[in-house]
Amino acid sequence: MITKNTHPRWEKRPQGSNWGEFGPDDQLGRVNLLQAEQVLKGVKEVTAGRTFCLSLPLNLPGGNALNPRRYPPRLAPTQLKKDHYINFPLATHHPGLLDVISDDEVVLSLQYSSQWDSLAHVGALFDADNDGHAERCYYNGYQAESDIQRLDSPDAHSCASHAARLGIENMAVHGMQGRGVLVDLTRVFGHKRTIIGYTELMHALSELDVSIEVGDMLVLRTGFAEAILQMDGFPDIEQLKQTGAVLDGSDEMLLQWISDSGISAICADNYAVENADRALAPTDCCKLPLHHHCLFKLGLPLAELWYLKPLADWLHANHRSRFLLTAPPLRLPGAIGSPVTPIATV
Ligand code: UVW
Repeated sequence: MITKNTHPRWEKRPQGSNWGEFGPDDQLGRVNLLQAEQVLKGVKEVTAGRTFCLSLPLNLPGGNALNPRRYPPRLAPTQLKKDHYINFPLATHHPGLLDVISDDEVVLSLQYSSQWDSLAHVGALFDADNDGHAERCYYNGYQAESDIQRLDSPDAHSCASHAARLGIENMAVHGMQGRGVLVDLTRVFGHKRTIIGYTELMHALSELDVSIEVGDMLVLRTGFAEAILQMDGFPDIEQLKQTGAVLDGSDEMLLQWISDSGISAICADNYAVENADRALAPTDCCKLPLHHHCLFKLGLPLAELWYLKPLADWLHANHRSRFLLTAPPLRLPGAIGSPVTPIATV
């Protein structure tokens, strides 16, 4: 049962976090900034009536080399007793019927391809109740033990997980619609792997003449998803590691800019948004510092592996960077991530 809190569920919040600022029970973080005004700003950008699908085919990248935990979707027929319902003639059981039924199901790693990360995706060990012991917690102080429930079992078939708070359904119900602003990093840095810190991002914004306002969803094209599409289901991981820009989550000035800019989400066409391949230094406290800053401290969702080339080319040809972005995840209660088929309308 979800109870409403009038007090924060933490005694101490992480430095630089916004916990509590959207209320003690908030589960949306920066997504709260996507209100009517932001939708209207996005709608104002619709002048041509053209739409772009910003999703890769969800069976790409192919294989599990990009993230060994995540596999391509496996489609299968639904089944009743011994019958498999693909091209299934109902006459099998009721002679004379003409109906032929196909009906399927899927086993899907929810963050395999074009996706959203919910705020339940990355938390941290943090002493939120200030008792001298770090606990596993997530945005706004939600605790792993009581709020993100897991039913663990060595048997993979009966092992279940369910995020009782911060699950992806919160974003789905809110709508995930507003103004998207594209920063086409390929036009400034090319398609090779480039690490983007504050200085590089500011340089790109000025070169591309892009300005970003509070509530905007920042959309970054790096060329990574295009490379995946070209590899056609057989990703060359070594080549991908050299492809496309990635944000430098260890750059404090970049993190501060994300805090100060008021953006409501970061959506990228690459894997992880940030440089997930960097070698860890002994002083590093997070493998994914940008995830830590955005998901854990700010409640700012990240999207990955979006396909942005056709939109980017159109915007460039029309001297624009802004568009209406509609990108609801699946309303799948308790899920941590979700595939998404975002639509840009220009
Ligand atoms: C990881 O586990 C690296 O997650 P993400 O897909 O959010 O980068």
